[in-house]
This record gives sequence, structure tokens and C-alpha cells, in this order.
Amino acid sequence: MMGVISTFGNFFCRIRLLFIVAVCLMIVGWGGFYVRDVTRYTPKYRSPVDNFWKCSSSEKKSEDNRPPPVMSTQTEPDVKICPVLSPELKGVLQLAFPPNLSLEDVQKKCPMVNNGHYQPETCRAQQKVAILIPHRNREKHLLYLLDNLHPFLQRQQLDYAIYVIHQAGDEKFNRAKLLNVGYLEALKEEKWDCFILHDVDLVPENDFNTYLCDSEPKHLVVGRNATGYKLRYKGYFGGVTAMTRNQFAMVNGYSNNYWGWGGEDDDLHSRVEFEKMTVVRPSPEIARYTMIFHTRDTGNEVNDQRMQLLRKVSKVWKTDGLNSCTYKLLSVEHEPLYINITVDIGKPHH
Ligand code: UDH
Ligand code: MN
Repeated sequence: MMGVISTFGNFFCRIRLLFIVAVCLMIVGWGGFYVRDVTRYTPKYRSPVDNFWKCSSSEKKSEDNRPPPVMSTQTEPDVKICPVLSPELKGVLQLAFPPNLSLEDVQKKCPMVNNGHYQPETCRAQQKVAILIPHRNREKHLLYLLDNLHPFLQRQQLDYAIYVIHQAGDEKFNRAKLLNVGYLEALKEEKWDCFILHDVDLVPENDFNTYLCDSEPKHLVVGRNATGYKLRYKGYFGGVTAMTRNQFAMVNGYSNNYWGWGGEDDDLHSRVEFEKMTVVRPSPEIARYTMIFHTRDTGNEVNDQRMQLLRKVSKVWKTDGLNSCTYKLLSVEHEPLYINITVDIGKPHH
């Protein structure tokens, strides 16, 4: 009798143990999914550079043999590394667009900028950042952007330069190809770690929106005044985007074939997904922009071929991009506040 009871007892004990193990496994599994989901799509504000280094410092061997946590090529060994969140940040900014602003006014305001470049004085920047702005016939917007962006980037203690890539001629505008040219030309000057692909008319409203790259491509415009500060659509990747030198190279940059408005940003998003990268975003309270009001430009009419192009990204992205970007460089001028690259990018061939 006792034997039977203890066998039963054992049996129930095992069942209970099994049950507890199963519940634990379920919790761990569910937790895993949750974390994956959260990291996939929520706009988050992790420290960008922590993540940046998670990838690039994996080869470190011992604690004292660590690579310096900076990708900058500056050499002074004693200078401290700037923090990811600079003590000079203000948070929400009062933006101003004074009607009579001149380039001289902005130059006077930014004496520390030389040939479009700036480096913090008191510390060594986290990354070397090139801001690329595609441009044609938006002088006033450029002036307002420079007026706001220079102080903003300096408060962030970045080692940066602003490149304006100006499309020569009257052919259809091609934002994506201009950004490819900017990437290729900027790298001829310096080994930039991080590229910010930046519309000329978007002014950031909060300087906690750091212009640093992350371990995944980062989309910086969650909201803007014109669209009620809501993400335009899930997967939107336009306006202002931050990609490391390597991330942009991995996706072969943008397509060169989007002439006129629309599609090129979705095409880049597809490339990012083909390379198994995921887009990260800062929190919506931070990733806010004011778009300076404008109407549609002549020469940048809606591209009605964009849907056809978007359907074949998977077939063409490896041969259409940085590796097929041909252009005629007309000039590179080092203005005080930016580097002005003027380029003939040709025209659409049908
Ligand atoms: N850009 C120029 N010059 C042009 C066209 C475009 O510099 O002639 C650049 C500029 O950096 C601009 C970016 O390309 O910020 C994107 O173009 P966009 O600002 O025209 O695109 P967006 O989506 O507006 O902001 C589309 C037309 C809006 C019409 C609004 C009418 N309700
Ligand atoms: Mn615009």
C-alpha cells in the first residue's frame, strides 16, 4: 500500500515539476518575442553610441586593450571623449525664421565653423558626422537650416561638416542620386563614420535628437508640423535619416533612378530590409521637426514611375546604387558654413 502511495506521490511530483518547467519556458519564450517586437518597431531612445559600439567593439580582446570608444581619427590622446548626451543640450527649442536673415548674420553667429567643419574644443567627439543636403533653388530654406543646425550640432558636441549637394541644370530633380554623390565625395575628403541624409526644409525642434549613428539605420523624423507630428506611415524612412558609412555601403546607397518626387526613400527602406537591418527611431517627443512651408517645386513633379521601380528593387539594388553612380563634378567650394558640391547628374533615360 505504502509503495503504491509513494509511486503516486512521485508521479504527481514529476507532473508538477514538468508543469512548472513548461510555464517557465512559456514565460521566457513570450518575453523573448516581446523584446524582439519592442526593439523592432518602437521608437526608442537608447543611447545611440552604446549600440554603435556593441557591433564594432566585438573584436576587443582584453579590458586594457580596448579600442578607443571613438571612431574619430583625431590623434590627441589626452582629450576626453564627449558624452553621448552633451551637457549643453537645451531640449525643446524655440525656432526662429527671421525674414531678413543673411548668410553674413549666420556666419557671425558661428565663428567656430571653418569651411563647413566644426570640432568640439573641450572633448573628442563620439563620431565624425557628415550632413548631406540635396539642393536646388531653395536658398532661403538652406539659410534657415544652417542658422538652426550649426548651433544645434555644436551643442551636441559633434565633429561634423555640412555638405550641400547642388543639382546643376533644369532636368528632373533626383534627391537620391545627389545623396549618393554627397556620400562618395565627402568620403574623398575625410573618413566620416556617420552620414545624415537631410532635407533642406526640415528643422529639428529638440536637440536631444542626436545626429549620431546607431547600430541600425536611424530615422529621425517621427513627426513634423505639417503632418500633425505623426509618422506619415509605417515604414516611412524619408526626410532625415542617419546611416553609418558601412550601413550605407551595405545597401549600395540609394537607387540612382528616381527622377522627380517620391519613392526613393521607400526604396532605401527596402534595401535596409534586404540586408536584415531594422530601422530605429528616437521617441516621438524628441524626433520632431518643423518643415518650412513650401509648394511643389518645378522640376520635382511626382514621379509616376515610382511604383514600377519599387516593385523591382529586390532585382536591381545590387547593381543600381553607389556602385553605378556616374556624374560630372562641376565644382567643390569650401564656403565658410558648408561645402558646396555642384554636380551634373545627367537626366532620366527612357
Ligand atoms: N529639393 C530641392 N529642390 C527642389 C526639389 C527638392 O532642394 O527643387 C530637395 C530639398 O532638400 C527638399 C527635398 O529635396 O527638402 C525633398 O523635396 P520636397 O521638400 O519637395 O519634398 P516634400 O515631400 O514635398 O517635402 C513634396 C511637395 C509638397 C507639396 C505640398 C503641397 N500641398
Ligand atoms: Mn519638403
